[in-house]
Amino acid sequence: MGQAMLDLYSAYHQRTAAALDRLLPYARETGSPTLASGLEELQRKLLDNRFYLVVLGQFKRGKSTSINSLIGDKLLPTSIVPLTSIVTVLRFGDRPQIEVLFKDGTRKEIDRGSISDYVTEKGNPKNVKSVDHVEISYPSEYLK
Ligand SMILES: Nc1nc2c(ncn2[C@@H]2O[C@H](COP(=O)(O)OP(=O)(O)OP(=O)(O)O)[C@@H](O)[C@H]2O)c(=O)[nH]1
Ligand SMILES: [Mg+2]
Repeated sequence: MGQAMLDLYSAYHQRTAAALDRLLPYARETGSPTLASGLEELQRKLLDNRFYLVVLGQFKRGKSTSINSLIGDKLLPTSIVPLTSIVTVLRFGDRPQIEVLFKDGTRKEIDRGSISDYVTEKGNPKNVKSVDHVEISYPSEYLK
């Protein structure tokens, strides 16, 4: 990111944090648990200081191929048939680690060769494996 983008991000970050600080006591007082917990989650995300980049689009537009190109490794499965059907979250980590998080709250570490068994229509048709999402840590400068 360029410096101007970082400055803009930092300014919005501070303004949003200040707005949440003012809103939270009001949400708690008025007794709306969903609003208060929603705002608390927003605040947690903000304090994490992660920059989320969401890649979405129609089937087969080259999303996975583009992400692989950015991280410099053919990590995500790509194909000519509709492929990725499960949300996949990538973040920086010192070593590659891939975890499947299931809808019942359990998680399982898998190796890179097994990613397609969980995130693709072929390996996991109509999400019969009840996967909520897949989290990948990967030592890429881009993700850092
Ligand atoms: N010619 C050409 N083909 C590309 C390009 N980018 C991706 N492809 C091919 O297009 C096909 C689909 O690419 P994917 O990266 O799997 O697309 P996707 O958007 O992740 O697809 P889904 O996960 O199914 O939604 C693959 O066969 C890629 O090799 C490109 O820039 N040019
Ligand atoms: Mg894909």
